[in-house]
Amino acid sequence: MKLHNGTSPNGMRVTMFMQEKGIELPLNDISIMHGDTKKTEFLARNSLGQVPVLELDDGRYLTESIAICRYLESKYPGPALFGESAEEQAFIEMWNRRMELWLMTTFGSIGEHEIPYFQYRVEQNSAFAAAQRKEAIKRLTWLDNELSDGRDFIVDNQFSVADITGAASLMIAQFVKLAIPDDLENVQRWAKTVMSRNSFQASLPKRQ
Ligand SMILES: N[C@@H](CCC(=O)N[C@@H](CS)C(=O)NCC(=O)O)C(=O)O
Repeated sequence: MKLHNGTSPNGMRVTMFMQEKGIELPLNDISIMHGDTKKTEFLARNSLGQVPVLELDDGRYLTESIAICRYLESKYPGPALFGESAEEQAFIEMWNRRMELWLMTTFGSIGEHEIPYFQYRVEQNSAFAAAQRKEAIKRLTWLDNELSDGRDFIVDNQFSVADITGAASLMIAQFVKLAIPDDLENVQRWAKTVMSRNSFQASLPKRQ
């Protein structure tokens, strides 16, 4: 197997997942900022021109960060980051989707609509970006309420892929300078726990 990956929130999800499991794979370092994802050679691996991409031993290319993480979980089961029992798996799935669809997408759209570099991706709309900033605070407030039972992680007291998706959302928040309000103490507590993990620190961008 070989990982084609670059500095980015979705790339970080796979890097952090691998770090948590102690998986090491040969890496083809892709620079989004230098346009590597739009080169013909890369588009042959992923026609959407996005990282991460996992090259399998049979020569096929697996894309989508969560599909890659699931594949790696099957190959390297411990520690189980998608859960073990039916209930664990179901709640981790539920929360991973919430973290992706409810937080990561909103935070990401702030960057897409505010940062001039992303003009090639979307027709930028500053009013939409401003609305998404307000929405992001509402969604963090919702998460704060959810975490008010004092649990350490997104699903009970078990670190899971839902925390990894949350961590990638925090990385975007830092990138777009979206501060977590001080009074959201439960989100602050969770963010501190997740950001202090070695896997988070080791997956932070080394260059832009
Ligand atoms: N749904 C995909 C999204 C992948 C994605 O959006 N990748 C971004 C980085 S976070 C990318 O490679 N963008 C390249 C570009 O825009 O040129 C996944 O989860 O892997």
